[in-house]
Amino acid sequence: MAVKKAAYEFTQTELLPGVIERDINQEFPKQQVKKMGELGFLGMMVDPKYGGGGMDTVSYVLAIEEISKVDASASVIMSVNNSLVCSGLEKYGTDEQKEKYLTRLAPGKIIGAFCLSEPEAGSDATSQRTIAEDKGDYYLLNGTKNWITNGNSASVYLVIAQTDPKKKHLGINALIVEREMAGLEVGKKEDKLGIRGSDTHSLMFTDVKVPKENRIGEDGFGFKFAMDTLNGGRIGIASQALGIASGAYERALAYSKERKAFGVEISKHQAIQFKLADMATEIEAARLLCLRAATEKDHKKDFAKTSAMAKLFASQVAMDVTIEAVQIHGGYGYVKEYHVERLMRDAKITQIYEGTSEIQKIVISRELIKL
Ligand code: COS
Repeated sequence: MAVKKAAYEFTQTELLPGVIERDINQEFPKQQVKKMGELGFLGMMVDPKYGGGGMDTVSYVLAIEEISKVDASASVIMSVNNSLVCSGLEKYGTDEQKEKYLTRLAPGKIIGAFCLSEPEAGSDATSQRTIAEDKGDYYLLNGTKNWITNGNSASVYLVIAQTDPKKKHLGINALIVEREMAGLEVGKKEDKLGIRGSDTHSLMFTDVKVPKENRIGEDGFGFKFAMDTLNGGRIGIASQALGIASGAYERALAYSKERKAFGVEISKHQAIQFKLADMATEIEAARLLCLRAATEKDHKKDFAKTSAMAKLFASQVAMDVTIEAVQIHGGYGYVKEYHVERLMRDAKITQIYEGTSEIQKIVISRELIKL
């Protein structure tokens, strides 16, 4: 498929060179992100009238898998911009909001961030401490957000905040906050185990005046906005996990055909063959779940359960497969130049962000009981 080929070529020419150094130095892939925008990878599913690629979610899965095989830091930047920021704005934004923000976000002229997590509210997303006080023409925003992907590189932030605590989740709003708005401060950069090329920051809002026209949807729609948008985001992260797994598997397979032990290539030993068989089978199952969730979304079906299943399963596969890939590489697997140790570190976050594996089980089981 053309999109898969384009993504593959991009990884080989732009992402692979320097990926180890960017990981070591926690360096944001600025030039590579610019190029991703030019190639149409940052707003793949957005209507071309807003500068997007007009592609379906299946194409998006294929592209994210390919990019994640090589650089999971680049793919999380891509996933957040595509499926949390652009998709959320395109589905629920006003014409004015789309014109003002989406037309720059979709072609990657700027990138965006999605701000839900707080120091004391990650999984328990209704307990928002960030306050958006209704002041008539504007909201006065005060609070702190944590672990924000693209935290320092975004120009636009979609911020979830509580306006009326009495109404609980129905009192929450989603606001478009611009980087230049007075009172927004980017906090410390997190020193992370994996996806070290992506910039993860806390954000502090002190009396930020956000105009009413920057609210997404009706008053009180913010929690529903976040939940619905995250359903789509989870397809992106599931595909990222799939790519991390398949990248590690491909390296392990190639290595096993070169490395000799006891007089033969290690791929001739059943101990390695069985590992490869398990890895390939798990990856294929994860891929099918990702594509199933994407197809349901493309066909406008309810995909909340399947996207949660895809993320739950693919992120576990990413952990299993990357650990085995390191094992197959032996001592070489434990050093940076063979890439698999980085993929193993990158894999872990896929079980945590955009809803932990435990949250995915809540989402899945609620959907099952509802049926
Ligand atoms: N899709 C669409 N709507 C959803 C939804 C989903 N996946 N999950 C919940 N909702 C809706 C519910 O239907 C309910 O709507 P009504 O007001 O019409 O009843 C509303 O949201 C509130 O849901 P609920 O009562 O189930 O809220 P809970 O406090 O029990 O929390 C969970 C629900 C745990 C599912 C939610 O808080 C969640 O998803 N948390 C994880 C958030 C997350 O991913 N954090 C990571 C940060 S982004 S890196």
